[in-house]
Amino acid sequence: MTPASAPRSRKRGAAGNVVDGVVQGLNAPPGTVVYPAGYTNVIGVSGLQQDKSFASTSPCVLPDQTHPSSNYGPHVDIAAPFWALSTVPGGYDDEGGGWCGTSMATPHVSGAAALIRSKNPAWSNQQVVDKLRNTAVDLGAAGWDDHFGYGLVDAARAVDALTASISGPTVVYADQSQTWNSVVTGGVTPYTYQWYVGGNPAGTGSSLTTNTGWTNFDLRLDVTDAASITRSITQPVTVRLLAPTNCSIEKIPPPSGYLRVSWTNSGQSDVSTEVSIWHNSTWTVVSTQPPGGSQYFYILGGQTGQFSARVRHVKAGTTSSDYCNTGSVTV
Ligand SMILES: [Ca+2]
Repeated sequence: MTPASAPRSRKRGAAGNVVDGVVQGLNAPPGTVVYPAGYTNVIGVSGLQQDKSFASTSPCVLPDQTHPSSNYGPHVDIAAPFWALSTVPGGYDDEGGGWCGTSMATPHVSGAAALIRSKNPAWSNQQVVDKLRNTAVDLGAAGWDDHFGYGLVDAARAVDALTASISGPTVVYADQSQTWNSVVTGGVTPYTYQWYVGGNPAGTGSSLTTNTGWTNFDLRLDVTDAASITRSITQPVTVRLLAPTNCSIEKIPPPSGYLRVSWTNSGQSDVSTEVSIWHNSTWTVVSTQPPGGSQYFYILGGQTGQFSARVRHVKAGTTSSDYCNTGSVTV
């Protein structure tokens, strides 16, 4: 039989008729079209490692000490996990580390095809195949390629299941107004939303605008669709202080013998300012100025050489700001 050629537009695989795209490291050199995966009415499945890279190797070890790998070629339509871990205590068939192969990858696609068929019982086999392809997550070279086919099978997208995520920053500044948005697909509209900040109800809109407060918190979004399916997402948010600005260091000429370190406060309320001096290649915290302070006089006490300074805002119970670094002066 003449090998099929890409793109695989003629594929018509019936649901449940997905088979291996690989002869497991035996007989078929990489890139060789293998059958039945190469037939036009069969969906060819290649294998992926856990990091979604192509399974050119795998964690499993064959009796000859080689590692099983996935084949590739124009017969590949879609990709799926290559390494299956057993849920049987101690592992199945003494294979405690699981099994590797497209025998493990293919059932993921068979299952997704069955879900599509279940949701759309009147669909033709071509419609099922098209849905698998169109909802696969593209990997490798853009579009179809001979390693990943149309990409990683995505059963949730294939059946338009409810998905939800949060769009917005994971690191914010303290005591600021900040907005996060929900990103919701699939399921049955309309959706309802419930946001939580640090476990406390905080809003019921599709987006949340709130004050960031002063401490790290967990932002949680529960989305429920009209079929009472709920997705819950929790995103940790780190809260940082705004840094002081316009910091500088200058010599106060003798006989005073001081360095004056000055800065502009961030405007956040009740933040102290930690001042450090760099001298002899060492940073030393020399003072923490109370809220509202904007300068500090460092007593030289006869020291000479090069000095510079850095200042940052600090507040009990929250993360310090970035440093504002001054230039340097030589005494
Ligand atoms: Ca691709």
